[in-house]
Amino acid sequence: MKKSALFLLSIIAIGTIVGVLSYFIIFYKPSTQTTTKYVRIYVNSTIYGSISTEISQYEQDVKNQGYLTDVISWSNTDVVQLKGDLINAYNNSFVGAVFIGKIPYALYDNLSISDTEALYPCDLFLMDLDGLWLDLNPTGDGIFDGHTTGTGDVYPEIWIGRINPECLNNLGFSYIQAYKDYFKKNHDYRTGSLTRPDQALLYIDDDWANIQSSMYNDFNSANCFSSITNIYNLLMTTDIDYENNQITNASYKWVHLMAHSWAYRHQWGPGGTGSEGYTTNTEINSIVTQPLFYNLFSCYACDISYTNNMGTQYLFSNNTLAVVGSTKSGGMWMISSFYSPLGQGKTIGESFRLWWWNSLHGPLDKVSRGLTILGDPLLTI
Ligand SMILES: [Ca+2]
Ligand SMILES: [Ca+2]
Repeated sequence: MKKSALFLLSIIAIGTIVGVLSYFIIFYKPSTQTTTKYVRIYVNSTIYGSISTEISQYEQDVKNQGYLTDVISWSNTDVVQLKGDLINAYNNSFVGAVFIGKIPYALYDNLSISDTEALYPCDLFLMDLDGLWLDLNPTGDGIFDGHTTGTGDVYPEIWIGRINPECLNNLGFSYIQAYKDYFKKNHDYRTGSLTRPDQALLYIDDDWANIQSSMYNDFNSANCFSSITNIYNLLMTTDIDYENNQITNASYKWVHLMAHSWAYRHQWGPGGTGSEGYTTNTEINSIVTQPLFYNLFSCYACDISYTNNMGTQYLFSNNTLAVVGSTKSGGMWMISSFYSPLGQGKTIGESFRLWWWNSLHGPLDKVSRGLTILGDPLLTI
């Protein structure tokens, strides 16, 4: 072969190689294995027929969020059977479950860790699918009193959230209407016709006023809201101010409250004696509340075993979409571990699930163990 022909062939060969390489560099995208996330929506079978239109709309809204869904008409009252159903469904795409209507919950007894507190509903039982939950003292009475790593870990694999007005008896209208109203505001929020400014209220009553700056800094560091109003003045934080000036204020999307409580009322003032007034469940029921979300650092406020508990009362008051709070004494510490993922666009449920993995106040801290979500855990802010 002549040298010139060889040269020409070399040029063609090099050109071909460069061309193929360029194609790969410009057009080739490595295949990514994206698993579509999967959500189970459990609806109590006795109400399903009456709210099927609302459930269909809700399921479509969740699909529009990008999830695969199943709606399950549920009638079993045994929480262990319910957990078995969650475990059966569990795989790496199953992220959480929404419970609509009366769906069973576990009761937990802290006696084994020398805490004399009464039994409390423990939704961590339904979120931790691979830890070991023990029913001893006495064995088999259906009340759990031990929680260890087992063959997995004590942390939650999935999130859950409850939408159930049936622990209220003071609404003044039917439960079916309460469900319909809830799903209407939920759809309105998802479609942009129910909105609030990107602002939060941090409202701290007397006994935590001395740590207000660290609470504010932890909240603010999460970059979740464009502004946070921090109210902690000892004499300003009262039932009158909270009811008349704060939860009636439509400039707040989210309220983070630190106030002493029982399941049926907040008790304002030092020591939680009520010396600065009470905000009761019936007041929350009658006030036209304006914020859309609440995180209640308020003992027992979300005790779903209590008729007319504060958390459920907030949830079915006017525009409220979700409430985070505790079924027992305690509440959420390390709040940036919750608000940071929320600020990154994650759902309330996933932000809550991730919060449990924080370094100080996880599943083994009795202060944390009553935490739960009332409302739709699939909402984002
Ligand atoms: Ca686990
Ligand atoms: Ca006060």
